[in-house]
Amino acid sequence: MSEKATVFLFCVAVLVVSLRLGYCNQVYRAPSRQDDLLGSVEDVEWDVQTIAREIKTLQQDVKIVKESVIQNLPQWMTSVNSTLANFIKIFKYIQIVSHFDVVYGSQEKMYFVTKTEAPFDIMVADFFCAVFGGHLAEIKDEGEYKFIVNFLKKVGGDEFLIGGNDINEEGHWVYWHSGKPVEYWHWSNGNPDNYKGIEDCMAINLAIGGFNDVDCKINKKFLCEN
Ligand SMILES: [Ca+2]
Ligand SMILES: [Ca+2]
Repeated sequence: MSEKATVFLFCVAVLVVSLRLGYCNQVYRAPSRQDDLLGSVEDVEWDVQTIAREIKTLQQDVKIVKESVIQNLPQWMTSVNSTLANFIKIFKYIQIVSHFDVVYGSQEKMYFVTKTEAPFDIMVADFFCAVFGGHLAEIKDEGEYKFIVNFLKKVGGDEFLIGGNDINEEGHWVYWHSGKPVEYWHWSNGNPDNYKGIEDCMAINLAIGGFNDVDCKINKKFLCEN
């Protein structure tokens, strides 16, 4: 082989090796700054997708809470308004009824009757009795009835409301506080007559001598016991 041919072959070999090295360098190149940035972008994309899923879950929770509030709000408002109305009634009673006439019965039992006549509301009146540790009176027997009548005669007045009522069922008399049926009766002549169809509360009437069914909305004193 001539010297020129040898040099030519050597140059071709160098060129081939150079080209091969360039190819390998392209395939197995070390991680570049561009690769790092691509990795960071993928991480951020994953985080964004996770946050998007959590936001969707939160939106569903908010929707459930919102529907619950809308569904229950009228009931809550009715309850709040009812409670508020009752407290207003009680405060009116407190303004009207400043104090009671009181007597002690047997076994440290106390009866107390309002000094002032006030618009009667059986629920509010019973609550008012409860504020002072009692409830609307419930008369169990003849002895208790006579004791109370004697007390009321000293207090003065004609008619005093107690806890008996037939509000829920006409003619079915029960006591408001205990819910027990009235078992001792002392109706006055001609009563109960449910006059005008609106007499559902029970009073002791001293003038006609006995129980009288009366309108639950009349202005009268009421009798509590503890
Ligand atoms: Ca009645
Ligand atoms: Ca009557």
